[in-house]
Amino acid sequence: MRQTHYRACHLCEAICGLLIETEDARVVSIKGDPDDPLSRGHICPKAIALRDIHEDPDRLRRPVKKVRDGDAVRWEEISWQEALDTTAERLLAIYREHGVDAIGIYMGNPTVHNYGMMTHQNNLFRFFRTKNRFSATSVDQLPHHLASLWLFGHKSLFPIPDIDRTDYFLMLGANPVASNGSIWTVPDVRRRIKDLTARGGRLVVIDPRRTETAQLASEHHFIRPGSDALFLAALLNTLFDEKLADPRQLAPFVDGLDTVAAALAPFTAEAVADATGIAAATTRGIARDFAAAGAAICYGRMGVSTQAFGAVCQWLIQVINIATGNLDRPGGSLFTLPAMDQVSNIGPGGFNRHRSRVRGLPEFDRELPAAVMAEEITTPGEGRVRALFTGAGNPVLSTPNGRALDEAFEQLEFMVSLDPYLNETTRHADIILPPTSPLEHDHYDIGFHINAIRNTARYSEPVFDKPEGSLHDWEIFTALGERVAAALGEEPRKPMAPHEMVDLGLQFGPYGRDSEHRLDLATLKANPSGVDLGPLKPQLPERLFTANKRIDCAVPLPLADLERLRGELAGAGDGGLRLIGRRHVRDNNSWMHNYHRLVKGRDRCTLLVHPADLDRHGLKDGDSARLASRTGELTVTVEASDSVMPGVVSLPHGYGHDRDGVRLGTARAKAGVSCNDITDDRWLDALSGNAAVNGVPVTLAAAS
Ligand SMILES: Nc1nc2c(c(=O)[nH]1)N[C@H]1C(S)=C(S)[C@@H](COP(=O)(O)OP(=O)(O)OC[C@H]3O[C@@H](n4cnc5c(=O)[nH]c(N)nc54)[C@H](O)[C@@H]3O)O[C@H]1N2
Ligand SMILES: Nc1nc2c(c(=O)[nH]1)N[C@H]1C(S)=C(S)[C@@H](COP(=O)(O)OP(=O)(O)OC[C@H]3O[C@@H](n4cnc5c(=O)[nH]c(N)nc54)[C@H](O)[C@@H]3O)O[C@H]1N2
Ligand code: SF4
Ligand SMILES: [Mo]
Repeated sequence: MRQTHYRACHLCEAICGLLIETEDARVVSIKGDPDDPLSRGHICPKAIALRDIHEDPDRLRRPVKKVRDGDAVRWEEISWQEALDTTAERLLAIYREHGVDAIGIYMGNPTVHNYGMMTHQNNLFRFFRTKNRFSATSVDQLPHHLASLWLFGHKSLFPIPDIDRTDYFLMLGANPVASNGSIWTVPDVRRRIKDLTARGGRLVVIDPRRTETAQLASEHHFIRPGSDALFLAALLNTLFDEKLADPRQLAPFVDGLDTVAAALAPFTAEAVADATGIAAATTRGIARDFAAAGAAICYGRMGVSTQAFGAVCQWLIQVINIATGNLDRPGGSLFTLPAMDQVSNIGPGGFNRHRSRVRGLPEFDRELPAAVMAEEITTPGEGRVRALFTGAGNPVLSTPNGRALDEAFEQLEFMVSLDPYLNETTRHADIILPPTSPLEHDHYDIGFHINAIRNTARYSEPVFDKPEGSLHDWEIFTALGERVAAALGEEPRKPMAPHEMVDLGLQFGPYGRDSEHRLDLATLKANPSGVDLGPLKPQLPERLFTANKRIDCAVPLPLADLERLRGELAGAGDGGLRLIGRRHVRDNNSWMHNYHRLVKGRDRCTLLVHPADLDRHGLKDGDSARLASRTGELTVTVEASDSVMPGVVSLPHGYGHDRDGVRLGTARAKAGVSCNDITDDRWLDALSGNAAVNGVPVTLAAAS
C-alpha cells in the first residue's frame, strides 16, 4: 500500500518538514513539505539518507555482547533480557564497590535530536549522579550556554538571529550554507541570505576560510584563528569610543556597560590589527555600519566557540547586540517563545560547582569537559571512572586527542553503548544496545523550536511500526532504570511515554489551554505539517530569567579573562600553522559516512593548504604529507586552496573509520583520517573548559 507520511528531519538543527512516501515496508521517496511553516519545502541532500539509515545492513537490530577468544574479539547477538540485566548489574556492582563517580557517562549530539532520549535519560541517570558526566557540549556550544546564563539568567535562552528582517548581519565562525545553521534553526538559509542581500542588506563574514557562506556574503574578512575575542573587543571598544553605542529600548534594564567600556580600553582597533590580521579601518568601518543599521545582528558559532577564548567571544557578541539595542529587536536577535517551553521547564544551569578530579577543570550543568575524560579513566585513585555509558556519541572521533581516549577505553572494567552502530567508540563496549531506527519512532523537536527563527510546532508520527523485539531509546532507558530501581528496592514508577509529556508540555505551555490557541498533541496530529505561531516578538524584560529581570553586562568571569586576552595583543604569534575544521553539507559529524549517496564522489577528507604554504613546505597539490601536533601525527593528502588564509590549514572532523572491529562497510572504504587524533586535550578555553578544536598549532612536512 502507498502512503504519504509527514515527518520532521531530525538530522540537523534546521528540522525540515518532509513528505515521505512509502510502499508497504519500503521508502519510495523523500521530499520537502511545502506546507511546513518553518522550512517551506526546503531539504538538503542528507534528508534522503533517512532511508539509507533505515535500510543500512550495518545498523544493529539486536543487542550484542563482546566475546573474547584469546586475542580475537567477536560479537554475539543476545536477548534484550540478557543485555538489560547484565548492563544494570554491572553498573550497579561498580557503583556499589567504588562509589557513584566510578560511573562515567558520555552523551553525544544526536541525543538532542531524539526527544525520547531527552525526556527519558533520567529514568536511568537519576540513580547515577556522578561527577563524571560528559557530553558533546564541551566540544561545541558550552560558551553559548555560559553567555546566556551570565547575561540572561538561563543556559538555554539564546538570542536568535532574525535574518528575514535584518539590515546588517555580522557572522563569525559559522558556515550555515554547509551546516544549515546552528543555535539558529533556519531552514533554507541560502535563500534567506540571498533575500537579505537582494533587499539591500549586508552580510559580513569573518572566517579564516572563504566558506560557502562567505561566497554569498557582501564582505568576507580573513581572521587569524583564535583571535576573534580581540576583534570583538575592538569592535565594541570602537562603538563606545566613537559614541555609537546606544542600547535604545533596552536601556531601562541594562547595567554595566560603562564597566565593560572601561575594561576594553586597551583593545583598540589599532592595537588588535596585527594579531587578528584585520586592518583597524576595517574594524572601525564594521562598527560604524553595525551602529548605523536600522537592525543588525552579531552572531558567532562553532568557530568562535571552540577556540581558546570561546566564552569571552560569546559574551562580547551578546554585549555588542545589547549595546546597540539590537537584542530583542525585530531584525536583530530575539528570544523565541516555543510551544513546549523547555527553557521554562528546566533549571537555569550552573557553572563551576565542582571540578574534575585530575586537572581541576570546572563543571557546567553538572557535566565536566570532555577533554578530561581519558585522564579520569586512566589516573588511579578514588573517583576514577571504571564503567562508562555512552549514548548517541562517538567521542573517539569527536573529542580532542581522541587517540588517547581510544586507548583509555581499554582500561574500563565495563562499557555499554546505546547506539545503532559498531563504530570507533562502541567497539570498546562490552554491550551495545541498538535503538529503533529514526523512522520507527515518533518525533517532536523539544530542542530546536527553542532556537528557531519563527515560532512553530510540529509532531511526527512514526513512519513504520516498530519491529517486534526492538526498543526505542527511551524504552531502553526506562527498562534499565526499572532494573536499577528494583535492585535498590525502590517502588516502580508508572512510565509516561515521551508524546504524553509533550502533550502536557503543550497544554501548559504559552499556546496551551490558557491561550486562544489551545494547543495540545491532538491539534498537532490534526496539522501534521506543523502549526504556525508567528514571527519572533520582543519579550524583554519579562522573558529574562535573572532574579531582578535586568541584564548586567559586567560579568565578572569574562571581564577577568580580558587580562589573559591582553597577552594575545603581543602580535601575530609564532608564524606557525594553525589547524581549523570544516563541514560539508553531505557530512554529519562522524556518523553519516556509511551511506553511499552521501560519500560518493571525490575524497573530502583532505587538508586545505594555501599555495604559499605548500611552496614553503616543498609540497604540491595532491601530495601526501605529515601533519603533526603535540599529541600525534597524521598522514594527509594536501589540497592547494587560496580559500584558506596563509598560515591556516583545514581538515574536516569525523573521519578515520579504518580501525579494528569497526563495522561500517561503506565508511571504511573511504576511511580518511581523524583530525581529533592531533587536536589537543590541553588546548582549551581556560575559562569555560571548552575544547579548542580550532586554532590548534600544527606542523606540516612531506611524508617520508
Ligand atoms: N552538513 C553538516 N551539517 C552540520 C554538521 C555537520 O557535521 N555537517 N554538524 C552539526 C553540528 S553538531 C553543529 S555544532 C553545527 C555547526 O555549525 P556551524 O558553526 O555553522 O558550522 P562550521 O562549519 O563548523 O562553521 C565553523 C566556521 O568557523 C570557522 N573557523 C574556524 N576557526 C575559526 C576562528 O578562529 N575564527 C573564526 N571567525 N572562524 C573560525 C571555520 O572555517 C568554519 O567556517 O553544524 C551542524 N550541521
Ligand atoms: N575537530 C573537531 N571536532 C569536533 C567538531 C569540529 O568541528 N571539529 N565538532 C564538534 C561538535 S559541534 C559536535 S556536536 C561533536 C559531536 O560529537 P558526538 O556526538 O560524540 O559524535 P557524533 O559523530 O555526532 O556521533 C553520534 C553517535 O550517535 C549515534 N546515533 C545516531 N543517531 C542515534 C540515535 O537516534 N540514538 C542513538 N542511541 N544513537 C544514535 C551514531 O551511531 C554515533 O555513534 O563533535 C565535535 N567534535
Ligand atoms: S537541512 Fe538538516 S533538517 Fe533539513 S533536510 Fe538537511 S539534514 Fe535534514
Ligand atoms: Mo555540534
